[in-house]
Amino acid sequence: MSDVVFITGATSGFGRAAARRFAQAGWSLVLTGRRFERLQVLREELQGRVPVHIAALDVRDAEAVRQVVAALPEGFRQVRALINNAGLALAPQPAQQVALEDWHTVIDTNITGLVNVTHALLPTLIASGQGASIVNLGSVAGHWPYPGGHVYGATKAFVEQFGYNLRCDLLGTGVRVTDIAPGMAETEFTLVRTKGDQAASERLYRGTTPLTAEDIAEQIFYVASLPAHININRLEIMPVRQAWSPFAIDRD
Ligand code: NDP
Ligand code: 8X3
Repeated sequence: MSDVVFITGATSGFGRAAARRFAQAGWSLVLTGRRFERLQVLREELQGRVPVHIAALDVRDAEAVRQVVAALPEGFRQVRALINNAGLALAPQPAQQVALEDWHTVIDTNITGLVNVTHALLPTLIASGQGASIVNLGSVAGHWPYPGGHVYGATKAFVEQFGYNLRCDLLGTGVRVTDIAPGMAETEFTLVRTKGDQAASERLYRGTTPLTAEDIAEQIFYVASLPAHININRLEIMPVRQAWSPFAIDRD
């Protein structure tokens, strides 16, 4: 029987590219996200190659997460890799201009959602043992502050530290935990962050060479398919054409 990967946020960007990458290697797929029609399209594309189970899921809803995991059909229950990818940023404006509701949405998705899915699948992953993987999508924003990063970067700092702490508790179970921390990658991320501003999204990526969804999918697949005795703790990846800026100074 083939290994099973459970991917959150498989309707777009890294999650969708990861689904394709794992399918290429013959893994069975559990694909989740809120936009069910997109999951149906992806299942249509991949099910000729590997078994695919899709489930509409908002990761913020702990009870829905529990139900989706409890209802996994035969052949999809022994999850070997969890890809905690669902996430978003909202409002690139300075913190003092952002609606509290947007902060809550980001925190509820990137922290509570990730914790919900991890909690629901931990028993299965531990039962799977040696070589099982949790791959969390962090970000360079979790390590390096920048204007407009406010809660987004803070949620990704949580993701990093949660992963390290998980590793401490999972020692002896064989379950690995990795924080993949990408820099700028062209997906629907900026479209979502700007609430649908296509021009702003295009402006950000124009004239440079961002990472692609496929670049990150390759890294996700890599860490989850390494020999069972290897744990990559954190993998930070930037495009060559992205780097840091000097400190900002307020002057009279
Ligand atoms: P996309 O916007 O292209 O994809 C985000 C995915 O997350 C979608 O499939 C979306 O599905 C899903 N999602 C969002 N909210 C929820 C929710 N409440 N419940 C379930 N699924 C949800 O962005 P990326 O592929 O770029 O982002 C994937 C991850 O990578 C995120 O965690 C992001 O923070 C992180 N990241 C992105 C970077 C980038 O530059 N692109 C860089 C570093 C990290 P749906 O809307 O259908 O539910
Ligand atoms: C998203 C990448 O550079 O916008 O996590 O913070 S960046």
